[in-house]
Amino acid sequence: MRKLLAMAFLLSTGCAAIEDQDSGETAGASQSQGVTAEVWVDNWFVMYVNGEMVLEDSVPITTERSFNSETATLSIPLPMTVAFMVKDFKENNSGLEYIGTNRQQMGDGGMIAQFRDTTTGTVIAATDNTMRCLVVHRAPIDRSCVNETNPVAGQGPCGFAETEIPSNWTAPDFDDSSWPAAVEHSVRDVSPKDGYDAIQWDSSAKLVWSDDLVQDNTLLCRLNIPER
Ligand SMILES: [Ca+2]
Ligand SMILES: [Ca+2]
Repeated sequence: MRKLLAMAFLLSTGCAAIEDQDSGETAGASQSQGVTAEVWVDNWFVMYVNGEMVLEDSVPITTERSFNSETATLSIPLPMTVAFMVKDFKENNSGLEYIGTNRQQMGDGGMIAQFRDTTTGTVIAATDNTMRCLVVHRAPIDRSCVNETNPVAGQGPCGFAETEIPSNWTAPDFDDSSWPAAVEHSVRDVSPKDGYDAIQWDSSAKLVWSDDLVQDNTLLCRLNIPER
């Protein structure tokens, strides 16, 4: 029997919807679940559900101080697998920003997300240390790079480490058991900026990243939202 795959979502701008339906089979009402996703990432993210891209940060990472939150309503049967690629801004592979200015720095990341039952508003899943995150870009390799007057990506302390992005990493059946657990960070350590306060975060939603908010720049993270 062909399986119905229906995915419709509405971005916060209310202008996009995707439908992928390949049979006339009707999904039971109990299978459908309106889920509202609220996401804040320093600086940029793209989010996949069950392997399909559903939401991309609307502010390009190249925008200075690209701090904003995104809200999207998804209509997808549970359980679902959510996968994020999150990026802290870096000017180049040195990992630095404001290169050559008196503000030359490494920059830091951080993310938080929660998923609500759209009907009741109840938070049904959120970022915390039960999710898994793989670091795929780390730079600079040594923090002393930030003190270089002419930091060159890939040289000396300004080296970088890239990990190949596994194929199929957004799929529900991808085996992430070897990935490290996400690490929870305090509001004080992340110092979340614009957009963070626009959302009322549930106490179960934690700011997460790898263990290194500064040198780890690009992460792949996965979390599962169970059946209700
Ligand atoms: Ca940043
Ligand atoms: Ca960084």
